[in-house]
Amino acid sequence: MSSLAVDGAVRENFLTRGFTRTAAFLPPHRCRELAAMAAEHYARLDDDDRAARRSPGSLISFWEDPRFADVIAWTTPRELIGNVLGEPSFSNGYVVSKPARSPPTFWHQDWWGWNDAASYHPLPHQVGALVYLVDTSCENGCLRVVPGSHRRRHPLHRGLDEDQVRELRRCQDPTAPEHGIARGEQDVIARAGELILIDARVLHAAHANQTARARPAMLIWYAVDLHLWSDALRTRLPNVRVPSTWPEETRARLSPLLTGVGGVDQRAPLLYGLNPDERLT
Ligand SMILES: O=C(O)CCC(=O)C(=O)O
Repeated sequence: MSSLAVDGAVRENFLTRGFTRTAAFLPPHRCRELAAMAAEHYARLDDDDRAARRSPGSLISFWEDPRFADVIAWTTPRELIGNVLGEPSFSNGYVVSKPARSPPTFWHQDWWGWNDAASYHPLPHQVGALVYLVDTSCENGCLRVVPGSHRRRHPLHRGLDEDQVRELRRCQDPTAPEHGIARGEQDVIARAGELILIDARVLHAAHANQTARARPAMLIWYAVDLHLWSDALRTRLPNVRVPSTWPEETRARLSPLLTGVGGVDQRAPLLYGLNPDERLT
């Protein structure tokens, strides 16, 4: 990882484009193990869960299964973010499995604090480490990004409310612009295990999975430099805790990594602006 520490290009790329590929990888045997766990969890979802997230695929929290503990504790994304951006704190993580023959993931951004003035500054608050567990392609649902859209207004910044976002997740109206081609979009074709960093503010999507195999991925979110966050944002973060049902040894190992994260006793942050306002130009 030390070569990444001095690679200013990773930081520059991330800050200007809102995402960057890195030279870091999850080893192939871990990709296989985690892909099998992703399949196991997806198989347990009922039809309602699947329908509610038809467009993006599953959103299975790591807290569902103590076997995800090693991903929560994984040092590589922490070191990488620490070296190129600022001090990371784990905030939450998910398995995002796009099932076989599923529609595109709709265009969206994942930042929840647009009411705060600091959301319009270059440095991110929330950074995701995206790891695809199989090689991706345009056929099996690779990532798509609009570079720079974390700092510049785009026609897809439409000011959606939560109900509209729920409809997009269900792919209720496949003709909605969020399910289409975005101006300036780029494909990000990844190798299995490759670690991609993404600013929560950047517009992103994924192609349809037209193949007969699922396309599993993990999305691990970190808050960056929490000590610099405004009180308005920090107090809206979830107060992340290791489930009391997890083995004692695992709780002891993970708990120190979660200190100081939050605010509210719920799983997700309290919304403080779902959409950028006129300060995004
Ligand atoms: O499935 C992907 O490729 C991207 C995941 C994603 O956009 C999300 O869950 O926010």
